[in-house]
Amino acid sequence: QYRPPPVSHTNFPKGFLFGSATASYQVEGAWNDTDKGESIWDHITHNNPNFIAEQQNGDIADDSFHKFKEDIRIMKDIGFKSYRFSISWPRVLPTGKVADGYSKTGLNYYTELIDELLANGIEPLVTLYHWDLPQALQEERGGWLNPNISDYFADYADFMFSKFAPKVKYWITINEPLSIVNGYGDDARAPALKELHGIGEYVAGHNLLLAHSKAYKLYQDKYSHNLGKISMAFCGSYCAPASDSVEDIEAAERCYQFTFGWFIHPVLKGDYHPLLRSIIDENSQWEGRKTSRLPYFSQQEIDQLKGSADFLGLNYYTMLLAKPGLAGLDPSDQRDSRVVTLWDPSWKPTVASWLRVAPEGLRMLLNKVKNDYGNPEVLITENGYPDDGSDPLNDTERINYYETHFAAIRQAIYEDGCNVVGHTSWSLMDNFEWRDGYKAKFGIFSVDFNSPNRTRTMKKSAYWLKNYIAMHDYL
Ligand code: PNW
Repeated sequence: QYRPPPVSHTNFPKGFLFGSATASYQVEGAWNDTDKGESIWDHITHNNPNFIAEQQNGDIADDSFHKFKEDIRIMKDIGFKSYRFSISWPRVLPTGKVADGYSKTGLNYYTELIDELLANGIEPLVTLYHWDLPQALQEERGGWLNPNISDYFADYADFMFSKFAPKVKYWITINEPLSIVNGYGDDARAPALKELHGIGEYVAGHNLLLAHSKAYKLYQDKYSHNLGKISMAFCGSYCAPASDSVEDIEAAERCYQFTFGWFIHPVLKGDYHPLLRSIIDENSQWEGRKTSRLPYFSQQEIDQLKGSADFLGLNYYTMLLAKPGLAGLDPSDQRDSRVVTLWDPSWKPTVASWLRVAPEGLRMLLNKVKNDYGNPEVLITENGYPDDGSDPLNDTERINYYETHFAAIRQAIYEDGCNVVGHTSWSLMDNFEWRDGYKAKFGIFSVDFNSPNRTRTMKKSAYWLKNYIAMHDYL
């Protein structure tokens, strides 16, 4: 049974990078400012409004495009040492391609944002892709399904490195490949190509991995004298076995390999984990296909992928219990995994159906990556709690969430020897929560979406974090 350490202790390693996180489409707004290109999220929210709760969209969102200086003021006031944000690809490259020219206003926005962060002593953690693909690239042979897309992404990454490598020390190429592929075999995200299930998610995932490895190599070849570190941000719900039985223990391992492992394993080891390879190959054969639904890497691609991360970015929200069984569309990654999941009744539900409060899973995940991959450096790139904002500033459940998750991280560091260097809370402020629109709120600042000013107000959790970080700085 999990017992958190005394909550009064805020001991983290010196220099621990406390911060907060957002993403371009979720906070920026200014969706058509000057020459910005359309993204797949602009496109789907405008053309299929029912895709989003209450027919909402990110046209204005938190208006961070105009209010970034205020955002930096409030994060500085909390005491955050870092800010994780993402660059909107179509804001900088309207068609997605460097050859077609870049937007001066778009580039200028990120230059000012980064300079303002540095001037305030806040480390920029820059994500190059947090789901807002240029619509033009989606229309050209299916976005992440296009065999050319990894080169377009590498060109884009090269362009951004050429502008910001001297200023940015932490880069995330791609946020949550596992979530992105949900748009290419399911309708959980744009472009919502559910009909491709069983194939589309693996092809998109394959191209995401190639895109990442090309960007990584480019940095090593041309920009490594800047001493920056690069990773992806990986995600999943951490899976523990539903019982001590061998079957359940094996199911939990499959669950891990079909979520976090799908992408972490190739990035560190060069190729898909043998479990994925053998299961998907066998299923494909059994279905009478000539080729596996999971594409193969060439030897050259394997060599390039292997070791293409200087640290691991991990997004952790929740956990699941796993046992053998069939779920999901037939075929699909979930079905291939032969795992069904359940919740421990002691985990408190939240307004998000997929998220229950289970801090012990974070400690287990940190131990899993420590043991499986030789204790890599880990940055927790997302972690947070949603509510419905009915008592907007009095968010004691969010405080409890951070308190228990910080405790789990400290146990992982001090009792288990895990190498965790930072944590960015999702999110600095309430924002456009994808298909849930503005209904699910993750911010430590509330935002008044009825006011043209999009007024930001500190919640109780922001006060709590401010004290927590101040105490840590003092110790
Ligand atoms: C993240 N899971 O997605 C995204 O990176 C954010 O943009 C988003 O706002 C945030 O979570 C809150 O939803 C996730 O199943 C999707 O474990 C799914 C999972 C985790 C994170």
